[in-house]
Amino acid sequence: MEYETISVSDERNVRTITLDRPDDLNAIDERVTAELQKELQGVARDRAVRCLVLTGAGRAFCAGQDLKSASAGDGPMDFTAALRRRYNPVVTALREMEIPTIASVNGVAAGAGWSLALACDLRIASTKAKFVVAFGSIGLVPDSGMTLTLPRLVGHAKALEIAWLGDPISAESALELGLVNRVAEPDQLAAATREWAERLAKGPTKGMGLTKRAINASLTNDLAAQLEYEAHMQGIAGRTKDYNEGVRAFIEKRPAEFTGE
Ligand code: LHQ
Repeated sequence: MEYETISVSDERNVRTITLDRPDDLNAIDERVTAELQKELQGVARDRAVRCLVLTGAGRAFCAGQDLKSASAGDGPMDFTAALRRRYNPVVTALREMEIPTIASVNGVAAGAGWSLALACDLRIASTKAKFVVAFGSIGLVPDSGMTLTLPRLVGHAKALEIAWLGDPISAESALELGLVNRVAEPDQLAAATREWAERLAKGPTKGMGLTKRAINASLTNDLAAQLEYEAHMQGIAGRTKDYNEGVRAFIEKRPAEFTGE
């Protein structure tokens, strides 16, 4: 697939999507959201893809909405419509995709760029990464899922502190706060990301996807509903080939070879 603003590569069942507008710090314009939507739909349908990595070209991960593009800044813009049409489908696709997703945060992540990283399941950051909420300083509300994802990771009061005061957060602080899972030196980021991505891509993909579904469902379920949902998910997981392989490998005292089925 030919894209203008993102690039895509595949290696060992890991698809990497690179936001590719480095001169504008990978800011998100109409084309970026359209291309991300298209690509994420393809990923969700492609059984060969068992882990997704999202990263940025050049020195930034993503500076959020392109403030210079025709759709922002000048003239009234219907933000509600823009979010519904452009950003929300991207966030929903990342959150609901039943494979692990990793944001490999190579540099600054600001505004909706940070939201995209938060919409991924795991985050690995370069020591050069910096997280900037950005919305507050231009009078906006954090969007693209950030008001859900951020407080879940750091707690209610810390999320409000971050949103209101807007101080940039370093990779080290992000690790302490639980905003990222792992930090790597800039020249080690790709290798650290690949290590986790390949491990995840060799896992029991269906069971991992069902686990993601169950943990997502816990955002709205009470205990009774969640127990029932787990029972339902386990019923499906127990019928996978990977479950049979996992048990056989345990009994035969050998590493399991999961196929994702
Ligand atoms: C940029 C951008 C940018 C264009 C840097 N656009 N060019 C969605 C839609 C609907 C409703 C509204 O909300 C949203 C979601 C959002 O994301 S709103 C938030 C939008 N993002 C921001 O407000 C962040 C703006 N950028 C910054 O604060 C800084 O640039 C950061 C902290 C990202 C990086 O700072 P520095 O490393 O010091 O770089 P810089 O500021 O010098 O930027 C380098 C270049 O990139 C520069 O261009 P130039 O031609 O002067 O070299 C910037 O203009 C350009 N750039 N962000 N969002």
